[in-house]
Amino acid sequence: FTPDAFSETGGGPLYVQLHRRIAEAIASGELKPGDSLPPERELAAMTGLSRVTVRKGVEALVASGQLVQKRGSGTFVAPRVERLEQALSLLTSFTEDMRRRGMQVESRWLSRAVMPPAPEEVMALGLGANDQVARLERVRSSDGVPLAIERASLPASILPDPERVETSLYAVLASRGHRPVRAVQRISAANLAEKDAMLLGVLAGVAGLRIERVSYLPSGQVVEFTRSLYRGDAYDFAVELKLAP
Ligand code: 16G
Repeated sequence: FTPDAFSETGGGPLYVQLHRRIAEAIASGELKPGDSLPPERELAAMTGLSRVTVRKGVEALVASGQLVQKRGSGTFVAPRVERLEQALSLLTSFTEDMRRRGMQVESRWLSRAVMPPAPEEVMALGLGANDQVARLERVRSSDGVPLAIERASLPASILPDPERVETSLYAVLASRGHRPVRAVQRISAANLAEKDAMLLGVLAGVAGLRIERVSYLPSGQVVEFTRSLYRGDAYDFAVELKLAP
């Protein structure tokens, strides 16, 4: 990023030249996913460009998803997202799915507590008047890439200690004989609101998938009511269809 890389007389507007230079550095691997970019002031000094020009160039790369800005910590090269194909006909957990792919699982907890249920939780879980709900909210990531926000609600009678769930909810349920064996899942389209988009490291307004899962124990009792937001740029959901009778 030396000053002589940018020319007033050819190559288009200076911010476009900077955009191109950074995009090339990402494409060639000179800048790798997760690398941080020097602060605006430093970048301006390195390139001899004005701070306004640097800001415009960086903003354009953020808009196209090649850079991500994290409030308070700077600008980074965005993780490369490879689309994942997810079978819809199997009742698996996020951890199981990722391990099967040989990928690392990380969860960032947003909350994990027992509390009085909201009306939709009472209905979905079939709770009684004084029943409490265990609520687990987390951002699920794989190999450092945030993929989904999951908000799971369970009867507190089944999970009185949500803080015990470290990695896999289903593993904790299985160890207690409460592994769900059947689930109904609904998928709909959603544009990600600013707050959710930030948690997922994408631009506000991009396409997401809202997934609602209600899971059952062999007895027919509802064990889980989970509302998730999955990144639309990261998932392909696939299901095998059979000829209708
Ligand atoms: C999946 C399920 C979610 C379940 C979670 C458990 C969808 C849309 N969601 O992500 O309902 O709570 O797995 O994962 O498929 P865990 O065992 O890794 O915590």
